Amino acid sequence: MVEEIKLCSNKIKISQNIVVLTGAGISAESGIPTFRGENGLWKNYRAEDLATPSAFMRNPQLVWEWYCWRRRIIKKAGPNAGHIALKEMEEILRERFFLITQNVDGLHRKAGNENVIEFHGNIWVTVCSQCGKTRWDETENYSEVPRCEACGGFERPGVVWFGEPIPERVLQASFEKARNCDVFMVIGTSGIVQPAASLASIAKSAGAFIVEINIERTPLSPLVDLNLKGRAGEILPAIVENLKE
Ligand code: BJW
Ligand code: ZN
Repeated sequence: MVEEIKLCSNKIKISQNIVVLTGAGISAESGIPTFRGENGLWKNYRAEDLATPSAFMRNPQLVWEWYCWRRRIIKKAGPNAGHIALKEMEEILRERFFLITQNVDGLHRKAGNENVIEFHGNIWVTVCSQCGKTRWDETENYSEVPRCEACGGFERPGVVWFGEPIPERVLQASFEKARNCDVFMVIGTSGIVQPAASLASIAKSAGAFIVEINIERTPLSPLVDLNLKGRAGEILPAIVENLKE
């Protein structure tokens, strides 16, 4: 493992552009439940009941309850060693480093990363389902579905649900980054949700060296050049240590 981590660090050292894609696994060590797998959020809740536009239309109250519950967990959580290592990586590599996260918890920005795309939105943003007006919102309990100040429409969490498109600018910027990097790291994601997962294949087709950090194998594992099996909060700090040498 030490040798593999060295290899990864060396690839990063000589790279011109590195892109990192993170998923729920990187926040697991902050105490935020992942979606799938052991203790995954969807063992108790069915995705199709909660993370879809039709679920919201059917029962906005229930969907808000779920998001408020998650807001409370996220509010209490802070960045862990994995987040902090990625912040240090950005400090070292500056504009050669770019982060795309599927997480809505905002922990990468909290850790200090600036070159970040929040691919699936942010849980602290609330958006009007009618007129699209957005606002920053730290409410952790709604007894009623919140209404838009401007038009009175129902407000919803500012995240991307199943069946919804990724905002065009976000998608294009992410594809562009993936096409133009020479190292692509995929960290703590099950790699099954599209189009996020396809970013790894895009980078691979463009010739990038692909690294995966995960405690398990995923559908992306066969395409990666280097598998680092283990916790992001342990492996990432070790990679960054080598970068400092
Ligand atoms: C650790 C660890 C540690 C644990 N260290 N690792 C092709 C085929 C079939 C379906 C589709 C398709 N293309 C598109 C679709 C539909 C759908 C989709 O992908 N479905 C799949 C399930 C098959 N995709 C969509 O609907 C997307 N939109 C779309 O395609 O639009 C098209 C369109 C165009 C034009 C008009 C209209 C439509 C949108 C997808 C949105 C996903 N949204 C969610 C919810 C976000 C808000 C919220 O948080 O509530 O995003 S779903 C959920 O999954 C969330 C996550 O970001 C996303 C990915 O999950 P992630 O991060 O990978 O987490 P887990 O839990 O799955 O995995 C954790 C991993 O960590 C595991 O591997 C662990 O082993 C690992 N781990 N501890 C390292 N310490
Ligand atoms: Zn409105």
